[in-house]
Amino acid sequence: MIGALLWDVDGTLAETERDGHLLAFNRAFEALGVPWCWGAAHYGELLAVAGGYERLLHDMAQRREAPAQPAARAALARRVHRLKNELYAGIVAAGELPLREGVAALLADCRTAGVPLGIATTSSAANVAALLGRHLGSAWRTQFAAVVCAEQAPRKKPDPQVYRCALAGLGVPAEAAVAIEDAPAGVAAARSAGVAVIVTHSHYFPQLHADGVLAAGPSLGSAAGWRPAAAHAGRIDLAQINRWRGY
Ligand code: XBP
Repeated sequence: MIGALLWDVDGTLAETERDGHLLAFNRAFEALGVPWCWGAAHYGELLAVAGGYERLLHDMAQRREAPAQPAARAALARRVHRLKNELYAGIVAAGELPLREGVAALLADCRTAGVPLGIATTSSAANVAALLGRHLGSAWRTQFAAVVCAEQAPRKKPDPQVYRCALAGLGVPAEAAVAIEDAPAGVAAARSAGVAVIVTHSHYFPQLHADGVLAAGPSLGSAAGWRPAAAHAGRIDLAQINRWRGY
């Protein structure tokens, strides 16, 4: 049996980038009178930069409309990011960001089998708490042996810091853990920390099959389309993850 299952958040637990953060960024731009709006395809390119605040700064660096002085840019990015996170929490609270198929069932498999769960994300802690509180209830934190967010691991993915912190919190060696990720930076972060990775394709990363991943497929909710193939029809369960890991 695997020793722990580590979860990425955005794109993996829910389609938060397309249906949450992007909408909230654009609403924040509008509310603050910031004269631009991000298109869905442009946002996909911006996802190469992990972290909402860092993403804003990166985008502003290429815009003539953005403040010229670095200090003014940073101040604007902080204001937009703060409001974006408030608006994101509202989208989550309104029930507009469901967990992806198969996620709740796989979390339940792990709880039943006593496999410790961890979160390893470059998102802010407040965004993670909003999403998991909405779906797992106010005691959601007790279901996870380790929760590592942007505040605890400021060197963002693909840096392995977030995975190393999560492993330390779990007290589990890297080779015993498996991570579930959707994005290239997340796969790279987990692999650099020595953690095996399963990739669940998301809206922005529909084809990802990076070198060295245990398995990749469209959805944890279905065995269809996974490589290597799943042993049984139905959802991807803990038994299948153990099988891919060679247990
Ligand atoms: C994804 C990210 C995050 C979110 C926005 O993290 O890069 O920055 O897009 O969150 P992961 P913040 O895939 O590791 O969960 O605005 O809180 O940074």
